[in-house]
Amino acid sequence: MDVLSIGETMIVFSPNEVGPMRYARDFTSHIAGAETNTLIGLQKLGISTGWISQLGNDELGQRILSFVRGEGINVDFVKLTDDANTGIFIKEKFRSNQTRVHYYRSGSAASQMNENLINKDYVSQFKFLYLTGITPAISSSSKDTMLHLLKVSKQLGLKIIFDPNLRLKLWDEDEAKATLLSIIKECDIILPGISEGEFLFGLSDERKIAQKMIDLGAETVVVKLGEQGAYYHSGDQTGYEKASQEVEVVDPVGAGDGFAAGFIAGYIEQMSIQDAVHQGCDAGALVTTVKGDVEGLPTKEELENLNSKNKT
Ligand code: CKP
Ligand code: MG
Repeated sequence: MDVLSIGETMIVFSPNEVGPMRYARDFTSHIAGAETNTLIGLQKLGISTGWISQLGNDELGQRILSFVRGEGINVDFVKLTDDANTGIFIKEKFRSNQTRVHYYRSGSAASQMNENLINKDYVSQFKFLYLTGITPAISSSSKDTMLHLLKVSKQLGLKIIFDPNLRLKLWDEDEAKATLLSIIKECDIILPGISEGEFLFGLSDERKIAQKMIDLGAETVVVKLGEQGAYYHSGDQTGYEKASQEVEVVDPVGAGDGFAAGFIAGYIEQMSIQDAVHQGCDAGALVTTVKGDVEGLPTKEELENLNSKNKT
């Protein structure tokens, strides 16, 4: 198998209408979590993946498990527990151009993950470990579990890919900074955004952020620039890439995870770094055109069509 990840996936409820949520009556539910968003995107692009997590043994947990399994992700090490509930969050479209996220996940099943979930034989079946900064933010046991998995994966020779995914609603600034920096030093490929470079290093220039992470030991850094695309620095190659076309944004959440899926799939298929970053930009852009964090993730065919159209 190719890519393993660990993290929390939740049910997200979104009011059907735009406006402050206190007036909302009808909600739609979807499934979301940064790590499975990326794994689902990878599966759609033909990359095999596995997910380690813990869900509540409740109706929402069962729904997530079936959904993630249905997308083709291996769930052999996803545990259902009777001791805690599945986490949820709400995505409020406060104004037509302003989305706010509200978490109801403290004490959730995933936040009670522990090291017993990490099985060396299972981990050894993968080539890459994909981590985000959300998993260590949700609780100290989840952080310890992720750090243990990181250690085991490095011992087994997996390549480590990291999206810092800073979520200051979930942990305090000092702990976030110290933890994210210590993880970054262990990673081969890092996919930050500008705001994370600002938070971690006080740098807002993508070239300086990438250089800083290369100096800390990364092989490849791709800094996401939203609508502007992304900047990459890999070995002696640097440059900018953009999505093939401008899109109409319906729901911005999940763009970073879509980017990660497109980029990682290209990297695994040994595309040039430039083409892999371009594929990441296309996947990230397409995610935003559909309501929900994973529903807009493209298939390989869709990305190929987009590119051939772009070249003619
Ligand atoms: O950085 P992104 O907008 O790509 O991440 C979105 C995900 O895991 C979303 O699905 C949500 O569940 C979360 O990030 C989170 O915990 O904030
Ligand atoms: Mg992100």
